[in-house]
Parts: sequence; structure tokens; C-alpha cells
Amino acid sequence: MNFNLTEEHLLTRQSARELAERAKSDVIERDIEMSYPNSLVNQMGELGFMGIMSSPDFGGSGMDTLSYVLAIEEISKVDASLGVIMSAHNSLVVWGIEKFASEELKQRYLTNLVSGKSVGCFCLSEPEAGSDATSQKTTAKDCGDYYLLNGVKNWITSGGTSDYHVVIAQTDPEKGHRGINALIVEKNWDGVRIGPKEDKLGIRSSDTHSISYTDVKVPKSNRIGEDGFGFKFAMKTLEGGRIGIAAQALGIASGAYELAAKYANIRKTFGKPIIEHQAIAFKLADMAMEIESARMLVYRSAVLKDEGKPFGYASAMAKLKASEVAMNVTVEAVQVFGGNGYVKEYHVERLMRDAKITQIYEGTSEIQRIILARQIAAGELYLDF
Ligand code: COS
Repeated sequence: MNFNLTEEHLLTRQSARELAERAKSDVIERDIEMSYPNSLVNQMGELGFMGIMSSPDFGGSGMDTLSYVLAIEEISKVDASLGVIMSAHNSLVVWGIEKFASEELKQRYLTNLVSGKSVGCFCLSEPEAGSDATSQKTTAKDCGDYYLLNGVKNWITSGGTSDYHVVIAQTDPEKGHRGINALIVEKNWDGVRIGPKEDKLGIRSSDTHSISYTDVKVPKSNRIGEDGFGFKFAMKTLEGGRIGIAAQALGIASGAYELAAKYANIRKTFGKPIIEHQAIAFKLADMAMEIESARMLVYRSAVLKDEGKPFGYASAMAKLKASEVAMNVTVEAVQVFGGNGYVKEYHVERLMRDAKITQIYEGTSEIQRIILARQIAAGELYLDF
């Protein structure tokens, strides 16, 4: 498998690096104040990052998944909140609409989304349906030429700022997962109510809300795909979403590692830089090795997707590994910094808090293991490298 980066990949990564540099100036304040990075999201739109994999027909950048990964990785080294805004928007909203929605819906919604003028959110999780995604309580009652939407969605990334919501809801409970639909809902429609912003442990500058839908009339033409396609739509969309979260986790780990490595060369104890103490040097060696192994899995899942090959197990593996590496590496980075690691100005405590969510959203680590275990049970997980 070829991971050689093209000129375009390198330019994308460089633009993301420059954006991350601009994000650095107020990343600590935004984390403390939970303030949404409006200007940086606009800049992501101008750079083509809000439709990075989209077709130029809708104003997208038409780049591959590896470019998407490289951009999110660079951004998340500094600002994981910005990373998840880009990831959820591109993978869970733009990609899903472009891949599965009608031409009419694409024309109506994609141009605004891809330019970054509007942000989108993906509304699957509910108070009682996160991992167990078939247990949707939100209903979309079939009323002829429209659905009547009722229910509550939880922990929605960009929930307060999004103009367009992709909402997963149950139309026919008797059909189980085959009775679920995916609908595009506009924020300003009657009956849509955005709940208060969540006060989170990490990724605090991203905008996470619950959203309630009360008797919202959704035209049938706003359904994505055939009647009953909603669950499979969500599963397919999440397969790609996990590559974005894996890239975010990789960025968090790399960001913390780079800070720790630099610090270890400067900070002295017992008369020498702490990198010259084996206790610290071995930590950094392990961190570097773990990050590289995660990077291989993340890039591999992106390349498989770009080659049009099945990538669900690869993205599950990449997300599982990268999120565990992010958690372990950030904890160790704080340790390398000692007391300084525990205060905000050195950044690593924020990265440690940010890392935790990568083991939870878009499928917990346990869900990723279920996905992999099912493949093994079906005799499908590759053993033929
Ligand atoms: N792509 C396409 N179809 C898929 C699929 C995928 N990745 N995964 C499952 N399906 C299909 C199955 O083929 C099955 O269809 P048929 O009955 O027509 O064969 C259907 O969906 C139901 O599958 P299954 O019985 O395996 O569903 P389960 O309820 O057992 O759940 C898991 C499977 C656990 C994998 C799924 O619920 C899941 O991924 N949950 C996590 C969701 C998540 O990430 N939540 C986080 C919040 S969203 S930001």
C-alpha cells in the first residue's frame, strides 16, 4: 500500500498547519470559555476544508480521504475542537448527503455546506440510544407527503451552530432497523429546539447540544435514500466518520508528543536535560512508536476507502488504536511535564482531556471491538497480509 504523499497532500497539510498556527493564539481561552471558533470555521470554509472530499460540482475540493486525514491530524495537534467540527461536518453530513441523497437534496443543501457557509450536524444518539443505535425513540410518523418528527437527540456536535440536521428516526417500529429513516431537517423549522450547550470535559470549544423535535413537519422529499434505509445510512456514514475521529486522535497524540519531546530537551533535572534520563527517554520512544503504528492504520483505512474497497473494519481498527494511543500518550505527556503538565499554559492537560472523547464518540472502543470481533467470527478479518 502506497503512503507516498503527493504534492497536493503536502500542500493540504501545510495549509492545515498554518491554520493550526492561527488557532493556537486563543485555544486556551476558547477551551476555558467554551467559545465556538467562528472565524476559524470560516477560514476552513475558505480553504476548502468544509467540503474537502466533495465534488467540485457542488463547490467541493474533490480531494481524497488521505487529504482529509492529513488536514484533521494537523489541526487536532493544536485544536481538537476544530478537528471534530471539520470531521463531523465532512464525514457525517456532507459525505452522507452526497453519496446517498437525491439530486434535488444535493442541489438544495450541498453548496452551502461545502462552502462552509452552513454547518451540518448528524443526529443519531439519544438519551437511550448511543451504542445501541437501532433503539431509536425518535419517531418520524408517515403522514402522506410529510413525516411528523418527534423526539430528542443528545450530544450533537455543532448542534447549536448547524443550519441543517441529518436526523435518524423510527418510522415503523415493527420493522426494527428496516423501519428507520434519515431525514434532512432545517434548524429554523417550527418545532426544532436547541437545548443548552453541554459543559464538557474536553473539546470544549466545539458546540455540543441536545436537540428536541416536536411535531416537526419534514417533507418526504427530505428523506435520504429509500424508505427504511436510515439505519444502514447511519452505519455506512459512521464507517467513514471513524476515519476522521481516528485522524483527530492521531493529531491529539502527535501534538502532545511533540510538546513533550521539545520540553524533555529543554527541562533540566539533576544537571542534565530530562531526555537524558532513561525513564523519560523510554517514555518518549514508546510514544513515538505507538503514534507511528496508529498512523499506519489511520492512513491505511483512508487509502482503502479511496480505492473503493471495504473499509469498515479498517476504520474501526484505526479509531480503536488511535484513540487508545491518544489517551495513553497524552497521560504520559503530562507526566513528562510534571507539575507544569497539570496547568493550562503548557497545553498537554487540555490534549489529555480532549483525548478521552475519541474513545467514546462515533462508537465507543467497545463498539469497535464488537465490529472487529464480528468480522473475525465471520471469518472475514484478513489474515493474508
Ligand atoms: N454498513 C451497512 N450495513 C450495516 C453495517 C454497515 N457498517 N452494519 C450493520 N449493517 C446492517 C446489517 O447488515 C443489518 O442489515 P440486514 O438485517 O439487512 O442484514 C442491519 O444493519 C442491522 O445490523 P446488526 O444486526 O448488526 O445491528 P446491531 O443492532 O446488532 O448493531 C452495531 C450493530 C453495534 C455495529 C451498531 O449498532 C453500531 O455501530 N453501533 C454504534 C453506533 C455509534 O457509533 N454510535 C455513536 C453515536 S453516533 S455519533
